[in-house]
Amino acid sequence: MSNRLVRRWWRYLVVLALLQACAGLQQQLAISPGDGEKVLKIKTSSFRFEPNNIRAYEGDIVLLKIDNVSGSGHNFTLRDPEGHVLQSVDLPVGKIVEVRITLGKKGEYDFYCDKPFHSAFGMKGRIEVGER
Ligand SMILES: [Cu+2]
Repeated sequence: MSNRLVRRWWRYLVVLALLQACAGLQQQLAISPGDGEKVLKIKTSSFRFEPNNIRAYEGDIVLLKIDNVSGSGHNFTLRDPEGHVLQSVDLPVGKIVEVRITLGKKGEYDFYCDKPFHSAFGMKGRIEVGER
C-alpha cells in the first residue's frame, strides 16, 4: 500500500472511531421478566449492533435473531460475567443467524464482533442480567 493510501485509510479509521465513541451504549432495550423463551432481534450494521444495551433477568433463555444488514461479514461473540465465551458465530451478509442463549447468572455479559478492529470501532454491546 502506498503512503498516501495508508494515510487516507487511517483518517477514515479515526473519524469512524470518533463517531462510534460518541454513539456509545445508548439504545437500551429491556427484556420483560417472565417465563419462557424470549425472542430478541438484533440488527448488525457496520460497525454497530442495535440494540447494544440490553437488560434481562437471570435464568432467561433468549433466542437472538441477528440480522446482518451491512455489506460485510461480521461475528457475534458473547462472554459470560467471568469472561468465558458462551457463543461465537459468524454473521454472513444479508443473513439472519439465530443464537439461543441462557443467561444463567446475574452480571454483565459482553458481546462484540471478533473481526479485526470492529469492536474498537464500536461493534460491541452488553446484556445486563439482573436478579429475578
Ligand atoms: Cu464486525
